Amino acid sequence: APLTSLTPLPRFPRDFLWGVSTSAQQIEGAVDEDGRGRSAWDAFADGPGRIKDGSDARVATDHYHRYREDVALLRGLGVGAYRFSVSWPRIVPDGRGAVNPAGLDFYDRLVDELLAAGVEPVPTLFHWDTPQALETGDIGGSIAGGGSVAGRGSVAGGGWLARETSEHFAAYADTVAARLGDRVDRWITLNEPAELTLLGYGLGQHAPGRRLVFDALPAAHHQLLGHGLAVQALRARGATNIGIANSHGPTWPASRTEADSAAAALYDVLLNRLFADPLLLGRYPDEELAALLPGPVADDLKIISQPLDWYGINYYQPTLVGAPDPAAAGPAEFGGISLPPELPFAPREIEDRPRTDFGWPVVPEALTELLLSFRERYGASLPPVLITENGCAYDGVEDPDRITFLDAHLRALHDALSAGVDVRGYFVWSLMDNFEWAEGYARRFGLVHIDYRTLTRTPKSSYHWLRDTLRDQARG
Ligand code: GBH
Repeated sequence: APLTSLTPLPRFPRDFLWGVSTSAQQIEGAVDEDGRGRSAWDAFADGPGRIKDGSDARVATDHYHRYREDVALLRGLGVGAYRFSVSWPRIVPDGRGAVNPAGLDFYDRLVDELLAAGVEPVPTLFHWDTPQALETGDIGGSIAGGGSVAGRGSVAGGGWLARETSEHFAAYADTVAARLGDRVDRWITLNEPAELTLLGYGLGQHAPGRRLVFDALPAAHHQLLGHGLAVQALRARGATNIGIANSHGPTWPASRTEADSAAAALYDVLLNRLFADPLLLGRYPDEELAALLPGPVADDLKIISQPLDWYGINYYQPTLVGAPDPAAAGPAEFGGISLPPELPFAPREIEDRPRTDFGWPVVPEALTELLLSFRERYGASLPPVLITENGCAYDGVEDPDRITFLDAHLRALHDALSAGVDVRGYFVWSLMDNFEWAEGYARRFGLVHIDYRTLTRTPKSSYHWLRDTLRDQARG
């Protein structure tokens, strides 16, 4: 019923970029093939109890072998662009040093296949699959067990806690640009450093499974530095169309009390401003937090804040945040993650909203709010924006709820355009169902359904809806 009652979407600009997104660890599989090194997610998934359905990403959607079929699906969908990620351990198996030519060959074939299909390749250089060889620290406490919280500044460990990882990342970026730069125009350095810092190093829900709480902050700084060094490497190879994909959402205070407002403001700093301010304004949003960061931070900020050609935003939902409730019984928990007691804020459930199968509230107008607040906060320092991810988890090949979700978010996006925010494109997460990190295969974000037994791809109703929508838009 909702299908036929939808009024046509408002018209987007002629040159608006329509795309879909995926990431290497979530779709490729073939983790031991053609010289690929191990990733932090391979190691993490091996541990007991870390992935909800007990799965791992060894096969995933087998995209590594089926990429031709997947590119045909992209062509059928009619998108202008495909955002995928390059697997760092496929290119540099140990994270540093020797390059694996067979890894580069795969992306070479993929890029050629995309270009032949008339789809622009938009690689992300890093989407959370750190080479495990760089994670020299222990892989940390289990989710249940928690982990030790080392004293400030005394955190040992590798991965993004180590400054050298930024340099290794830039060297890898250079290697990829040298091979693909003749055919790739648009580059994305990192995906969501905020989530990797929070979930991977802060709360231990994601690889590498460390639960360092605020001692995870160096991982944020080193990712930002790695971004800046990679931008330099890409520019040296002639790149003129570089962005980053950051996770952002409005933070709503649970009430107007001072305590709730302060808690929400801190959450906003950690999720949004800690990443956007250094990139766009060349400074950290909070002196106290900046003081916890290692290295010559002032010099690093010059590298981090080099001008970007565009700014990517992954939007899923707003967060309602209040002060922790001292009277609460038992440890705080949110979205299935047990929260360390020392956190000075507490996310709350947003009531009275439809929810996706993941339990996330559906709040399309918060996308408009987010874009307006970015324009307000960053003004002329905000380059053109691309929505590099937006999507939802629903089961089924018939997925009217996904259509309703995407339709509502596109209207909200159009409202931001009408209000003058310079948004140039929109990418749906995701082309196909895939390995949803700690949730395993239980959450399905795809426009294309994957049967994980046969690996058969079946376009869902949302795929057909998006195809028709893009045709309508092109007719304009
Ligand atoms: C993205 O992260 C990732 O880039 C992508 O790889 C992933 O598959 C996709 O999203 C879907 O998860 O419990 O209501 O507060 C998204 C980051 C962080 C967004 C957690 C939603 C919490 C929802 N997400 N956030 S809620």
